[in-house]
Amino acid sequence: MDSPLDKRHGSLDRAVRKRILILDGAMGTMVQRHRLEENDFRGDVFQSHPSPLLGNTDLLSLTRPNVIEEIHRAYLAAGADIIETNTFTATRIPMSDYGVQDAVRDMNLASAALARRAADEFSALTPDRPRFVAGVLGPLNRTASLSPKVEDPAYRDVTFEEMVDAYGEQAEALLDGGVDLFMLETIFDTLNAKAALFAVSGLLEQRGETVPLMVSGTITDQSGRTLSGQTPEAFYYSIRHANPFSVGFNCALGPDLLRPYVHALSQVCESWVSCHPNAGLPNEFGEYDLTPEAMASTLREFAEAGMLNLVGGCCGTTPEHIAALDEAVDGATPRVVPERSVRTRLSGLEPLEIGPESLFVNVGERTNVTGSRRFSRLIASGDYDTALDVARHQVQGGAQIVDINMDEGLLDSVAAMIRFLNLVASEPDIARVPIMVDSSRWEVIEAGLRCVQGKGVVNSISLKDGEAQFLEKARLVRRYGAAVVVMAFDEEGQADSKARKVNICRRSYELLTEAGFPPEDIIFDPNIFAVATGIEEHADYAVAFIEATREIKATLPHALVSGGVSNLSFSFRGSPGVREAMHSAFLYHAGLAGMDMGIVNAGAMGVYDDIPDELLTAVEDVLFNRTPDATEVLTGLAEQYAGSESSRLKSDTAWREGSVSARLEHALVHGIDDHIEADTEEARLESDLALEVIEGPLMAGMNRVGDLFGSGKMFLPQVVKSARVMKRAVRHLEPFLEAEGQGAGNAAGTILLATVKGDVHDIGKNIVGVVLQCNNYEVVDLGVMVPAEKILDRARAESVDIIGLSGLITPSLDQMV
Ligand code: THG
Repeated sequence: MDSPLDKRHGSLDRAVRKRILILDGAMGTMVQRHRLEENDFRGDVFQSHPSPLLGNTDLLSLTRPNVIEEIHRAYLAAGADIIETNTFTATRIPMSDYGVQDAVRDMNLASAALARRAADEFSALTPDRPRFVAGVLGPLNRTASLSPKVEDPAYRDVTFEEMVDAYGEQAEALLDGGVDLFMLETIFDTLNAKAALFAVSGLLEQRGETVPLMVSGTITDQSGRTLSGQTPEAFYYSIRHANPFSVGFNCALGPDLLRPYVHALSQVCESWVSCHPNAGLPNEFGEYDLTPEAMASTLREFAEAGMLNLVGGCCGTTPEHIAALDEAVDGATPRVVPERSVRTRLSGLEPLEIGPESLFVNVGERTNVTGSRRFSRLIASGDYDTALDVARHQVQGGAQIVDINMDEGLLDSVAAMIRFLNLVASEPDIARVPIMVDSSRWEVIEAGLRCVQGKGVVNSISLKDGEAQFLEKARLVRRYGAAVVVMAFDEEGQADSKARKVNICRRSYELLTEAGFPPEDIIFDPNIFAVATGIEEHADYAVAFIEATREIKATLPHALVSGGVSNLSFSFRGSPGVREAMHSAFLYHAGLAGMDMGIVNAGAMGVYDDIPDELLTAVEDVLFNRTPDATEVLTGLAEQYAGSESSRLKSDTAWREGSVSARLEHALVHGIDDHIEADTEEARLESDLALEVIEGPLMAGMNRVGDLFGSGKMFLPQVVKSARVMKRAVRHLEPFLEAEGQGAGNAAGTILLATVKGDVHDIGKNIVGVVLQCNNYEVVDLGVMVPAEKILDRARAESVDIIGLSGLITPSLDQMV
């Protein structure tokens, strides 16, 4: 009955409950000690490979297997409970940059087998301490949430589907090769991670297996955010659907700087928590200074603080570090998983928790081509910049989630959804909140889910096409890691009476929860329909919704209730005053009945107590169908209140009062480009030369951005946004610079960028390139796998001012030196 794999999962589970488990340390640091050369990497298999392979450490599992196996043994001898396969970059995407993509399956099979053999050997020696093999899924050398192109923030150089294929291939080979668990590590972009999780869930479903999964992110600057901008909690909520064995952080700037993030995670995480940091950062000689003793004593403190269940090392760590760690945490009490109440937990760049004690959650409705003529025109004409402002204004106006709908006959809805969501991902002040992907077409929803790194909401699914389709979609929603709006529709059509609404929601709830869907991720929409339409049958629609809500909240635990509030008042188009009053009164009563959230015109919501008595009475007569002539009375009032639109959208304009340099600085720091041309022009007119505007207020603004980033008060997507605003200012000045003889040849400086020989990782380099170019630097980008001589030749030929080099930390160190 129990396979050997099941037995090992059982003993892993017992072990992690008893003590803090020890992970191994770096592979790269140990490989470096062997001073391998091109020929070692080639072995027999790749003798005649046309391009260099030096530095492609994962190939060594095929070409110098003894080196890798010895390293595994050294870590096992040092006390590692779990060793990691030599497969950090063994996926099709990075490997195709070396031209060895067809070896990916063999690399993973071989790596898994080597680790398996070493682990089994040690398990036999220490039967009381069984050893385990984690199949490593690395982060890839592309990032799904950021654009590498200066001019096009919607561009992506990898798609979700490509990542799913690549990770699926790797995970399958690792399993076939005999790993006990998976470790998805060094996650800098949660969308990459979600693709890996999607691939793994698909694979395991297909094989009918369960395999524990460790998930480990990385935080590489002082902002306390991932590279793609998420806080630790938001990161956790985005991957929680995978039911990970553990969640943690690794790599980064060393253990002490990781502490606050591991702490934040350990407070919220319902899985085990892991941490395997670098031995600090390498010095200028390519050596790591953090000693085994120093690292062990810092991590011992983590353990004593109750933050750890698994601990190990990343770049720069050695068997000596692991032995010191093993000794340091020996006897320490493992972290206890906190008891957390069941809540709906969503995320954008930041977390959003919705539960009984939270206030009503506003979902912004305006980014909807069928719900806003203006938004529709902007999308149809391709003015996505202004369309983004619509989203931004919703968030500024109080939307805690943004609903996005591109369902329009004449539109390529899939393309529009992808483009808009990719752009939203480049706008930290919008991407901060979770996304609700709204479409009646499943392919549009799926396209949207492939673009959001946070935990968003699918809007919507229902029983209208029967149970099979409903459950199939729900299963996919879960694999993509979203919550879901379930409409009160069934095979018979939409529910309008209280009884039908409640019955369909209950049936949906039972089907979903029996299939393992978490109840807190179900958001019921019992249909808000227009009232006061003059049609008798519509008169009870509002009461039916409110009463259905009360019953759903009382009988279907943890599920939420939402609705499209503006639908209610369609009869009063043209009377915004009456519409607002209807929405406010409706939300007041539905809120008392338990409605948790609603799709609303955020920022244009009235306050119940501010509704004039006469209007309120007429509105409530309509909502509760209290008097036979309620509609007539309200219609009569509508004329009176026709013009009184009280747009409550406040936007913060105080900053516009400041001096021009203060305004420029504000625009740069906050990434606001609304007035950048006008302000730049004003500054130019005040200066003798256009160049002085760049060297003066613009540089001052960007220096402030630099200081804020350096001190952790801004995070990377915000910096990139600022850089794009800078770019617009500089572009405005360009014609004047030409005229002053300060044109093209007069960049702020020339900077050469390259990823060093032996490496194909260029994400950081590309981001730096975008920021520099936006700041008027000339960037000479030599690409990846660039030999030192070529870097030096070009540096001399172009008389560059600065050389910037990129690469994975450890394998690139020799080249860096
Ligand atoms: N339930 C769920 N999703 C939904 C709805 C729902 N999504 C779409 C819709 N209904 C909610 N969104 C809107 C958005 C706008 C309006 C109504 C609902 C609206 N718009 C103005 C109008 O039509 O008069 C347009 C004004 C303008 O063009 O600016 O009222 O029920 N799950």
